[in-house]
Amino acid sequence: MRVALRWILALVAVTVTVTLIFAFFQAKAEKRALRNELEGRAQALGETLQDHVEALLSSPDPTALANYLSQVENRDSLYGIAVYNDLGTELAATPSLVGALKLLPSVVTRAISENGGRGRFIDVGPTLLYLYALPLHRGPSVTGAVGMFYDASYIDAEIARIWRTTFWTLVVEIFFIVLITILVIRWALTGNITRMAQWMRQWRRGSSHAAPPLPDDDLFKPLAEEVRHMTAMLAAARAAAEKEAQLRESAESLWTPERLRVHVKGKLQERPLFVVSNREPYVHIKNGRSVQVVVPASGLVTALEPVLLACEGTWIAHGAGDADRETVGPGDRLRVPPDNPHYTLRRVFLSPEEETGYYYGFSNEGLWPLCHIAHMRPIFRASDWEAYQTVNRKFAEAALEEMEGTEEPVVLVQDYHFALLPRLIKTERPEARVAIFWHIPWPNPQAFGICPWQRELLDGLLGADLIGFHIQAHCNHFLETVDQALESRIDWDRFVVNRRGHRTHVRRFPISVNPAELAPPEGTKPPPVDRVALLKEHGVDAVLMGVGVDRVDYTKGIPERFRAVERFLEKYPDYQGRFTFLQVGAPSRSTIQRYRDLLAEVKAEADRVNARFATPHWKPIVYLQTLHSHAQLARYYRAANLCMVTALHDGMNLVAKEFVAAREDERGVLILSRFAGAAYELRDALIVNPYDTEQLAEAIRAALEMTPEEETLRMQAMRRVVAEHNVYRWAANLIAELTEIRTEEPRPVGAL
Ligand code: GDG
Repeated sequence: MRVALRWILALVAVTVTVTLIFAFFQAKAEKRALRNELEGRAQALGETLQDHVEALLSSPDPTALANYLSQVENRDSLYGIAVYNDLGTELAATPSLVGALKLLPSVVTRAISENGGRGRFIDVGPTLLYLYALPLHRGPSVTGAVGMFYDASYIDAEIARIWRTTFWTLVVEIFFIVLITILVIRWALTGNITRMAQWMRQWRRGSSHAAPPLPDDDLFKPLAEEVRHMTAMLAAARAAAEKEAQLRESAESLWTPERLRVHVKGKLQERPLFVVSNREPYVHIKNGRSVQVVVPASGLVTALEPVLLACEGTWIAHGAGDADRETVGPGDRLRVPPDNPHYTLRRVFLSPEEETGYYYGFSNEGLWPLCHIAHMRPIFRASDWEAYQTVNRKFAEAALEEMEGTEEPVVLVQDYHFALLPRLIKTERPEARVAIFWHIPWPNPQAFGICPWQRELLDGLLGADLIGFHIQAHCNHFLETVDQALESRIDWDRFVVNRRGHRTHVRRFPISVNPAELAPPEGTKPPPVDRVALLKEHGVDAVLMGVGVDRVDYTKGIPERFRAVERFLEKYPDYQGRFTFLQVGAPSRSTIQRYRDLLAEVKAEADRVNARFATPHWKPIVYLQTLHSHAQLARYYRAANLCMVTALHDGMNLVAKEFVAAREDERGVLILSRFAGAAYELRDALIVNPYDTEQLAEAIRAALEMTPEEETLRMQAMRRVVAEHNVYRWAANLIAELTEIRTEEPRPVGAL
């Protein structure tokens, strides 16, 4: 209440001061106006009175003057009238003046001596009088004066009335100030604060999870925002703690972001972590005049962000957004996540030539087709190789700069864009622990050997202490390639390459998804997606649905998939008009001609199959050529009877795992290429050879005709795999291995 009292006192002081100032000036103006009005009245009467009195002074009747004065006094509400001779002696006066004036008022003398009307306010006992005196003449000479006395006490009464009114106004104002202040404070502050405190108490006891009860107005907005953030964090922490407790209770080994955080902290022992990737976790993009922050839909970001949130390191990545340059601070750094900064994002900016040569050229026209056996010839241009080396050096310089002052830094390099980076870093910082994770397949030595710079690439990679692949076959291929291309000693038991005294461990770390991202929020059960209605949104009447989700890439086997749908409908015509395949094809790398050609080819193939079978209300393929949100993808995954992943060669393939993670109804069949890394884990999918159209068509039929019991059994088994081998486990294993491996060769016994 002290706040209320201070607030009231301040308001009262201001109100009283302002009101008194106004009242003072009002009283002053009123007094002046009343006096002027009285003076005017006296002058007007004086002019008529002057002539009559002059005439009556020479009247022989001595009572005539007195009678006249009495009449005038009554008629004009005068207090009194007196007539004086030129010496100031009273000649006649109305009775009210008798004895009232002890002395001759000076104004009468002045009127006589100055021969003009003069007025003055005089106090007569308790009464205030206004006396107006006019000279009397006989011929040119002044013979005396007539004085008119007005009772002017009403002027003081009027002024007193003004002050009285002011006083009562103030009393009323102060009353309302006190009342309103108390009410406002009670409603706006005390009420809200009490509600907030009650809500916090309930929240603390766990009996409420409702939103904070604060209004969203200007006064409470910042507080409400902070409280919202705080409770969201507390809710997440509480949920994580409960989950951990449940896990301990059920002795399961599920990985959560919270568990990953604890694990990474323990492994890194307060050391910061450095991550290098081509893709950045936060992209700034211009949107009209404003700038928008976008989190790219990427499994890599999902996996690595919790690690960086745990250990406050630095993520070095290509600043690819069109507003990225204007949103960095000194040293091209910024703190992220934007609304709750925890780690540093260091952006590396590339010239258009560098980006073309390093990213589109060497990485995506050279290494990508080199590593994927999809029968697409890699293109190796010397200029692209130059750019690849330059950009790798540029990223290495940025990483080294960031690592300055950190002892034994731990570095996680991502993907085929940075094969040279491990060597570049280790040359400068031999004590750093460096791992590189290769997200795409590693082909057999003969296939890799066609790269003119295979030795340089291998040398760069072997700078690392740890190299990760998705599956064992890729590890094997890598070691075989090293064996054939370089002078080294390979320990096949331990999967270690010994070269020039340095050991590089090669391990498999199958990447995965965050199942929670595709599942509905914990504790909620969304209604099943209406498949028929969803297809109707796309202009199709059908009851059965297949789904495919891919970046449009020639490794993903999209035309093969469409041909399989064609063959299926041809072989089993009963399904015509009943089954539709929905393909999401997010355009990718479309500055490269081959990818543009592929976009056209996929579209033409869909049109061809549609033209062959379509009816007015049905078609076999719905091809959506745009990027979709994860929520939209989850809806398609949930609605489908089957999902087709027909990659011709794929490191892992996250779509297969996303489909499984989205199916909390434990239904749906996954048709999965044996050439995708995911096929090694998801054994309960229908494993297919995507080049075998006949087999693919049969797989579609088998999926659509599978009994619900078998569908559920298979999906349950796959869901267990995805839940346990999730993306957090991938990150945890990678970091644990990197921090624990021995980087020097153990000395032989004799050397001890
Ligand atoms: C490489 C390796 C490895 C697709 N369309 C949309 C969209 N996507 C998302 C999917 C999925 C991701 O893109 C694709 O992941 P993949 O694993 O299938 O393939 P790559 O992009 O080739 O990734 C691969 C992966 O690295 C991880 O190591 O598995 O083998 O080639 O998450 O959902 N996402 C959004 N809209 C779309 O329209 N938001």
